[in-house]
Amino acid sequence: MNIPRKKQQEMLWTMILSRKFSDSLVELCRIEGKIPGMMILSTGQEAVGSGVCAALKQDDVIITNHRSHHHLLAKGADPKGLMAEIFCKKTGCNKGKSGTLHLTVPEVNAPCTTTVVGATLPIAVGRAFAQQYTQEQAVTVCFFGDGAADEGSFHEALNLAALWQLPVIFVCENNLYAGAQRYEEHTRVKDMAERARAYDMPGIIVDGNDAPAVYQAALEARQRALDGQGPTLMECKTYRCRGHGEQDPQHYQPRDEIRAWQEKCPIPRLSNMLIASGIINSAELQEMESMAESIVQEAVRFAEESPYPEPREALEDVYV
Ligand SMILES: Cc1ncc(C[n+]2csc(CCOP(=O)(O)OP(=O)(O)O)c2C)c(N)n1
Repeated sequence: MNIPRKKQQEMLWTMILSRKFSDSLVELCRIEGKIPGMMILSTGQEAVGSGVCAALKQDDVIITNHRSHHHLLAKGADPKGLMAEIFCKKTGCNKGKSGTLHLTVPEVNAPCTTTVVGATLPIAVGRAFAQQYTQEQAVTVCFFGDGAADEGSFHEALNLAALWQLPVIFVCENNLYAGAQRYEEHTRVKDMAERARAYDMPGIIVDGNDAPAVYQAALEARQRALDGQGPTLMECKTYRCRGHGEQDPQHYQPRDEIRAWQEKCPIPRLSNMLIASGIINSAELQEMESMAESIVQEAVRFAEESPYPEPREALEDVYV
């Protein structure tokens, strides 16, 4: 794989930033109890967001789900706006109306985050239809979990996207669990990517903890989409290292399974590779880590100091 050095550094950077962002949220909601609502994190899955988004251009669109933080940060969302939104503050990217679960960032072409499992798929198909109709040179990426791939909307969306050869990349983030249900308990299909054959589109299995491999697969899928060759289903095999949400004690995830996947963590995996190939050195790695740490701390300070919205603002920006 001949990936530009800058791209490799970019992927490492967005993974480190996402991890620091998640780690600070663990402290804030679990230990300090400062954040309202459910906290759903992507710890261990960062290579999917970073690899896919590194293959995209600004005009490309992402439609994401409840586990969205790493996708949004990798697409370039401002950590301050995200953090303030997670605190439900007026300065948040959605003026405090979304909280952590429906974060949307139109400036980076992330116009819709939905926690309705499976709903990202038909929405992405609609957005990709608009891209095709208006001849935009851009694609839509749809992120969803393995659980979502068992919803009816998955099949309808893939069928229509293939029929109309839409510029959409379906990214199934197979983290082995859907809530407390293990993969084998909700489907007999060994690989979700197999399902692509039923709709006559490429189905690709990628090591979802290998950011460069994810990048390469997304780059190729993007090119196919722009060349008018339609959609691709990418199944990124990864692992949810924390519970479904921070309230979840993970009793159903075997400890040795968690440990084994922690050893395959995508961040040291890429940083070791970049150091071995001379693309970065250990001082630069440390610098990236401390820069990410201070960006996240600054975001937390900004969020904590920001005001809550006024009650009358609840009905502003409501269209229907
Ligand atoms: C239509 C619908 N059904 C159920 C839920 C409750 N729910 C929220 S997340 C989740 C599990 C989703 O699993 P998966 O799609 O694999 O994504 P992951 O959480 O693993 O990232 C469920 C069942 C929901 N939000 N929407």
